[in-house]
Amino acid sequence: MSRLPRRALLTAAGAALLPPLPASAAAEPRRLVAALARQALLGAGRPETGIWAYDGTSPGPLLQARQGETLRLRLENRLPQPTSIHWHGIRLPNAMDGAAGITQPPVPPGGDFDYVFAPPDAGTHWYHPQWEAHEQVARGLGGALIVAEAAPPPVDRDLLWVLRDWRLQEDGGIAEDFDNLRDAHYAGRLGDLVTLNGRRAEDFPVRAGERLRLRLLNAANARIFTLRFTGHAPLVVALDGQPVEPHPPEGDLVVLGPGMRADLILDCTGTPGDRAQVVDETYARRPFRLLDIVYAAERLRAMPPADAVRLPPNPVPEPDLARAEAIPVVLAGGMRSMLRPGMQDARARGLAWTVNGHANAPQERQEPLAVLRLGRSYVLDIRNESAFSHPLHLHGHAFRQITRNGRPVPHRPFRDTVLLGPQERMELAFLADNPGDWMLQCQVLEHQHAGLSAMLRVE
Ligand SMILES: [Cu+2]
Repeated sequence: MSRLPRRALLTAAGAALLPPLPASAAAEPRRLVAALARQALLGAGRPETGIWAYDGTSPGPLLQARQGETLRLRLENRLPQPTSIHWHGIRLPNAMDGAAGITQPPVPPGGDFDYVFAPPDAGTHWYHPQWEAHEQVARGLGGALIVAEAAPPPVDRDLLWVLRDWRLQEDGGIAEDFDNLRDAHYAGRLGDLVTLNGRRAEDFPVRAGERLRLRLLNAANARIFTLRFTGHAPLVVALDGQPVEPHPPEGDLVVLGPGMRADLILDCTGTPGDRAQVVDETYARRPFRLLDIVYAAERLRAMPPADAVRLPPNPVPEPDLARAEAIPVVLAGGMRSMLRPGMQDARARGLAWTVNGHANAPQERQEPLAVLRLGRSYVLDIRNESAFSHPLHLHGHAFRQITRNGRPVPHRPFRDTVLLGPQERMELAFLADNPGDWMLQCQVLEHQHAGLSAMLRVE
């Protein structure tokens, strides 16, 4: 059992520098208090924003663990609503998954709940509420959970960028239109302020010759990030925390739908005094500069190290593709979908999206989409028959992304969330080795809240 540091060190760029893990200590739960807080999102001299936060900050405290060691985390709910915590990306026992209404009752105001699990996989993961998540995440709840490799690869700095956006009112307060129908039926709740580690992004200082490990996490409700590191050639070494064959991102763009993570090795190949932009190109007509990489006057060394960085594999079981059974999954809904099967029923219940023709109200006991046999392999054959993008997240497992639109996916990465563009099709293979009721949900939280959610039962 490791004791977890209360907060990350912050650099001038607002990037968390990972402190070394403390030595193992006695088993007492680490408290995580969900409560109202205030944060200067807009910067100095501007009104603070009333937010909901873990331990008073958004993102919440950086939780760190050692692979395979038991974590004990006590959620104390001081919010005016019930809540829960989902440990996104962690393969854990079903009762610890935090899918309130499905795997546990929500934790009432004033209540607490102990989450106890031993993360089997090293990597960049995260935690967030899974009860009224569209509102609670929009108000600020969420944070990173990093599980360290036994022998992390040598880098000069190991940094975390938690990216998200906020929809604010003129006075700096959170816009409270969480049940806005347009968000539910279109692309979800997009904000008007993007933050990096809870602040407006500023210059990002580096030194020539430096090698960085950059852990990116998209903690937004709905915003997609598509990052170009101008003048640099980052290598992707992990996706959703799972190691992958090191490779340049497709088209030099690092794409992160909500809930998704990417670990990059960024070699600082510029020269002292250089500036280089990191640009988000998701919304092609409105690209925006996230920040500038700014080189110090002094070099760290002549060149970044020449050796490649490769992360050790995690113990994810390999699906048996030859014997895998296909499970068709059809996503539909949103605007201009009234003629789809099940949509009239969904709309009558105030919902906007269906999975295989059925809309599931969130947080409600539901029939499984499919019942899977423990120890068997399955291929989720997913078709997005809507005009919108969906980051689809499976709880409790990591799957191999096998095909995209009928073509093999390079490196077949293990992931827990995939971004399906409009009309896209993907095949995801996994071994059902974790018994329980597992959500398969859209991580655009307004979509999930409006029906884009299903459950797979493994027994
Ligand atoms: Cu969606």
